Amino acid sequence: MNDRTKILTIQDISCYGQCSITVALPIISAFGIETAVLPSAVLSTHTSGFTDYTFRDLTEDLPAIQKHWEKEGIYFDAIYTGYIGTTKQLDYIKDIISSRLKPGGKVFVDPAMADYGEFYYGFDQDFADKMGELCKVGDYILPNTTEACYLLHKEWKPNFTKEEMIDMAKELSEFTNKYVILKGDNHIEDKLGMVILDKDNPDDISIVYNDKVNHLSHGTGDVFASSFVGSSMIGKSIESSAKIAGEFTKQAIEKTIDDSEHTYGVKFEQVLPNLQDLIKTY
Ligand code: PXL
Repeated sequence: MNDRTKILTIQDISCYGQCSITVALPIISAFGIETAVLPSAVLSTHTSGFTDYTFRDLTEDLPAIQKHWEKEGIYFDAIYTGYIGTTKQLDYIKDIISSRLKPGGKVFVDPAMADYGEFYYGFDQDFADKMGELCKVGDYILPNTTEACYLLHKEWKPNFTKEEMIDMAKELSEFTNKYVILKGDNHIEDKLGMVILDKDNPDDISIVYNDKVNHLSHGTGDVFASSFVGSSMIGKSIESSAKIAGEFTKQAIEKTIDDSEHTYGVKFEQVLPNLQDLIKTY
């Protein structure tokens, strides 16, 4: 990273709800990295636990924004994609990546479309298959086990063995250019693991663990992905990035757990100052 490093994140703006761009922008910025945004849609809230939210689809803004950036000569060192509103956007995003990513730039794909065994509202297997095509242009893919199962057309279950997680990470290597970070390994009580596979060394698998906090929260995938992207872009190894992101997400959940009214997201803002310590430690 240098003082000109620029990241583009493409995901929705949920005006209220602590997810997607409202999480990615502050977290990646806290790593000292300039962060540009391309909103895929604007929603009044996210879709988990709220009803009657508004949804402004920005699909046709994507190529127009790309065209303007081409005219201005704007390029990025990394592109990080999260929640994407429509299948058509997935094609537009592939064009944006090939047009606006600097040579040697990195692509992070968080196939944010499902959790706890179910699709988020509005997504289906057809979307998952097209998301799989976007994953294939990613250098890093960050699925949870539910998203992995949809990508692989496998049955989801709440608990997979260590061997099953490793096999699943290996199967996912067809959906990445380089790395798989499969989240949600819960085979050790009180620990949450991420299985990390490098497609160029598929037998050299590592699992990074954090202490588990028993609390279901929305938006934690976005907190994890944003801090993972930030860590990787300041030059941390993939294992260190997973560790920093896992610890940071855990701390954000711990700050939220006692507030029974705060179920829509996590209070990551309160632990943002701890990022510097985590960066020094790992
Ligand atoms: O955190 C993932 C996410 C992002 N954006 C929107 C969502 C969700 C999860 O439900 O609904 C709009």
